[in-house]
Formats: sequence, C-alpha cells, structure tokens
Amino acid sequence: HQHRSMILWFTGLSGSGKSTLASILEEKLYCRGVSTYSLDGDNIRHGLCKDLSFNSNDRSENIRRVGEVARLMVDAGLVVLVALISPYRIDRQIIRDMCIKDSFLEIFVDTPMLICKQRDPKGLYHQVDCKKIKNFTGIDSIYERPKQPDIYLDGRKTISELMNQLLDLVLVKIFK
Ligand code: GGZ
Repeated sequence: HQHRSMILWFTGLSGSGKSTLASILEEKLYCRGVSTYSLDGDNIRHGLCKDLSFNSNDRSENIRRVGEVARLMVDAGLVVLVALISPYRIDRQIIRDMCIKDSFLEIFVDTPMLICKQRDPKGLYHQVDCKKIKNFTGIDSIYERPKQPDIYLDGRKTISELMNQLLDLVLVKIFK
C-alpha cells in the first residue's frame, strides 16, 4: 500500500463541518490502507497549544505549531488531516510554502455563518450572543476566505454529498 504523504488542511468557521469531514475522510483513507493522523483544533488546544488564547498572535502561533508538527508527520510518511479555523491567509500560506510542492492541500469548507449558527453544536454562538465570548471568528474576529483553495466545499450541501466530492479528489492526489 504505497502512497504519498501530505497535509490535508481544512479551514473554515467554527461549526462549518471541518472536523466532521476530516474524521470521516480519515476513516475512509484508513480503509484503503493509508497511514493517517488527525490534528484537530479542539483537542490540540487541550494539549500542545493549551497556553494559547484566541487573540490574533496566539491564533497564528497555533497554526505555526500545528503546521510544524504536521510537516514532521509528513516526513514520517503520513497523510495528516488538520482541522483548524486558521483564519489568516498569511499563516496558511506559510505552511504551504514550507511543504514540498503538491504535499499541501488547502480544503475550504465554505459554510455560511447563518448555518454555522443554526448548528451551534457546542452552544458557542449562543454564548457569543450573550456576550460571554469575545474575539469569535466571523463575528468580532476576522476570517480571511481562501482565494484559491485546492479543494472548495460548499457547506450548504450534506456531509455525504461533500464526502463523495472530497474522497475522489483526495485519492487521486494520494495515489498519483
Ligand atoms: C473561534 C473558538 C473561540 C473563538 C473557542 N473563536 O467549533 P469548535 O469550537 O469546536 O472549534 C472552535 C475552536 C477553534 O480553535 P482553532 O484552534 O481551530 O482556532 S484557530 O485556528 O483560529 O486558532 C471553537 C472553539 O475553539 N473556540 N473560542 N473566540 N473559535
């Protein structure tokens, strides 16, 4: 089962579906004999990055650390799935630039804010409305949309529709 190693970098708002898509994709890749590892914002921020807040410097540092770790894992031969909001274009670009050509795929999960708010799986948007959280991405903290993502996913579609689209594109890259 020889395959290429690379970073699959999911970016998008909180509640956009990044983590869900990444974890389903990981399972599908695993079934096809691909060695994978997932780095998800939610759990990374309890460990490697637990000293970081959500101000802009700390968000950039979060992206930098996860990018460095992901790159080490690529050296070890893995397909690394990263799911971070990663709101700043420059931070995503820096990771792309440090990767060998074609070993970084930026996957933009473009889900309208209204849908993210309706889903609100962790009640965070509700807390923002109650002024309990500040600096929330898409509300009072910016999200810079990718201009030319490698893969564009329209978050208004269902997870299974998106998965069909995503899996084929990724398999082509991994087994090229
Ligand atoms: C955005 C926040 C915030 C603020 C807590 N802004 O939907 P979630 O809950 O599970 O994912 C979000 C996660 C974002 O962490 P990241 O490491 O991906 O962010 S970044 O790339 O910008 O560094 C959300 C939760 O943490 N969360 N406060 N203020 N998301």
